[in-house]
Amino acid sequence: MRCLAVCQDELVIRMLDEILVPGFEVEFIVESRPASRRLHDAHVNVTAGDPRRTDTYLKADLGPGTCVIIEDNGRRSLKKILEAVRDAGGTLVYVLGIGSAATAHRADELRGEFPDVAYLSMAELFGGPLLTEFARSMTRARVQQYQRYFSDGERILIMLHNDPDPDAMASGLALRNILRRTKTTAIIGAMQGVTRPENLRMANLLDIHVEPLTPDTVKEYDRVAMVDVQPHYFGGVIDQVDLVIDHHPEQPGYTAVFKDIRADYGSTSTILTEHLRAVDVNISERTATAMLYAIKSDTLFFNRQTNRVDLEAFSYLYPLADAALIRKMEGAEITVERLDYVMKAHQSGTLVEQVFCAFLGATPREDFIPYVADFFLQLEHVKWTVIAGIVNDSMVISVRNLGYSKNAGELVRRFFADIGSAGGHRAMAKAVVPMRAFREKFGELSAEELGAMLQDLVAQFLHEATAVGEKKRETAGIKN
Ligand SMILES: [Mn+2]
Repeated sequence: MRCLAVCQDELVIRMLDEILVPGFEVEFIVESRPASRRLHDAHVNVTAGDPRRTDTYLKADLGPGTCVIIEDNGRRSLKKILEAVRDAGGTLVYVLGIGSAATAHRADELRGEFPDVAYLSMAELFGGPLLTEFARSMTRARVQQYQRYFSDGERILIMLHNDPDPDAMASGLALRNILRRTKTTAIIGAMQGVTRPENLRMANLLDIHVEPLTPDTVKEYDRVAMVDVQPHYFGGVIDQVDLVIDHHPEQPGYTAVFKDIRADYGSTSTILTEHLRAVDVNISERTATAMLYAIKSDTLFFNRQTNRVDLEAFSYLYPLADAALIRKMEGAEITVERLDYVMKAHQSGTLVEQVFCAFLGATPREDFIPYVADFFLQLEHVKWTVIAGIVNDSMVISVRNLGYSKNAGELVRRFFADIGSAGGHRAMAKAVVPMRAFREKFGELSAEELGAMLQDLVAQFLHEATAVGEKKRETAGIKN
């Protein structure tokens, strides 16, 4: 492709020459003759000419297929140059904003008069890669510091939250990789081990051992790192660690020699991908597979809070990971035990106006409840699911919905925040209420009555919300 570049600044010319040649056939038009001679001596294809005159472009054989780049350094003559290019038949025109001239205001001003001209600011063009590079250097310095600090320790502990999830385990592996340790010199541990079947399957398939810990055994290590969790989580048992890497909001009340907390990231594995890349550590297929699975599951495959950096980490890890193994881990969601609870819900549950409610009775593990809630949301005519069960003398209630009008988090807060913990987002929410408080508020209910009561609560909530919505529409004077 042919390209005519109208530039006056030698640095810009040399840079464009380096970028565009040999992909483009480039000719520079320069106003100053001495500059033109110098550039010519440096083997740049350059012509001296007045850029404000149409015949300069006619001489240069400008056609509709020629790309024209015009440097804008803030001088008034830009409009004259653009007019001359237009009169000579130029249609593919780019203005390259340099320095303080390159503002959004300048771009708007030009667009008014020359709607087909594209405005590119040099700072924007170079800013992205440059900032990425600088951020990587800062990360590198930080990682090298903690690498050195940990290299002195003989026994290292990488601590995860209770019932570790894929992100926690993958982060453990990644950090061990960064610290250049093996499973005998850096132990991955948790106070309470893995229980959910899909997480157990991940631990088995990737051969991840999570060592059971107690507050006393934690003290036996020379260095302690925490990933995907912060010390406050352990309720005062641990108030000082050497390193914290986490993507949950930063919490007060502990000291850490080093920390890297980025609450706007979708997973801790995303942060650790940046650490690994910054220090050029080889990522094994096992670690990459774990991390890729972690990013996928922590962001619900990019349905939950996801950042550009999560996508970047994902595409970086993807070619390094074993995709078949990930499919196998995902299939682990379905187990015979879980199907038992699905059947139970199917037999005892009720579907009223697209709301499915069921009470599972006493369940040995909490994960059956959200699993059943997710499962029934897949049915065609189900828009809401509310599933309750008793775990360790607490009523656990999972709420799921589709559609954007009403908020699941609001529902659980409305009815259960006064007697237990209740919270969540628009589409998923959970309440945990001690059985005594539950009985005090709702009375002694049979399984059947409890299911009916849940239906009543949802109906009440949904109709109230509709009434408020209608009122708003009325006051706004919108008829439909
Ligand atoms: Mn996480």
